[in-house]
Amino acid sequence: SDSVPEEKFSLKEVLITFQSCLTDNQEILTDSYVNGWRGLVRFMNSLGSIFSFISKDAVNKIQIMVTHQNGENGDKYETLQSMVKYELDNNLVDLQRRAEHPESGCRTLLRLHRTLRWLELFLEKLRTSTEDSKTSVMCTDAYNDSLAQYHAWIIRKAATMAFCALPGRAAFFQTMNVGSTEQVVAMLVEAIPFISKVYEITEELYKQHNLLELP
Ligand code: 1PX
Repeated sequence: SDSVPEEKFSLKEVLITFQSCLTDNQEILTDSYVNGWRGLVRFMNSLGSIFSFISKDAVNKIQIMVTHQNGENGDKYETLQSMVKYELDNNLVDLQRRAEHPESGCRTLLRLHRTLRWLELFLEKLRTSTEDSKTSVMCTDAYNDSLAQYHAWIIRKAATMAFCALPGRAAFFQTMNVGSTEQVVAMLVEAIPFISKVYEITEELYKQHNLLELP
């Protein structure tokens, strides 16, 4: 109820959400995927308002996916695989330039998918980091090796500036609320393979249908 104080949440629960995305036959559940992003955005918001331009775009994309899921054809959005099939079969995806379907599930999810690659790289750097590693550098390196290529320079500039405001490693780990550094590392060892798996399956799905460059 409203009177229950909000529990301090742990990033562990969030990262574990990506484990629950995977069905037994290697499909990805849209609902869990979107929920994972919701939790990540919540975590990012706790880092300060300098990230709010990023969180605004993320929330917008989450909302687009939720609208698809709650729409009259919501059942077609149960998995990423069924979404791709449904939107392609019914010509609901703009393939050349954004026109009639500027908010297709396929193009919207592709933006999150590209960001998931950044997350995978960043988490991997955090996992192998040492006491004197800088979160801002790890975050920027991960960004430059993944998402940056899809962003206009003004976005890259703003993102890189925001990364400089990240708390140092110790404070960052504390915000994650997972426990000691050893526990953080153990959590990452557990969670990263699922994130990688979800990324790989989505990448393969999009590649098969030639969707990796959707405008
Ligand atoms: C332990 C680490 C946990 C960190 C969790 C951080 C969660 C971050 C969630 C960010 C989601 C951002 C989605 C961005 C999608 C995107 O690429 N959008 C662009 C293209 O969209 P369009 O519709 O125009 O084709 C759009 O231009 C984006 C604008 C906003 C800036 C995006 C910068 C993305 C940086 C991602 C890294 C977040 C770093 C948070 C620091 C912890």
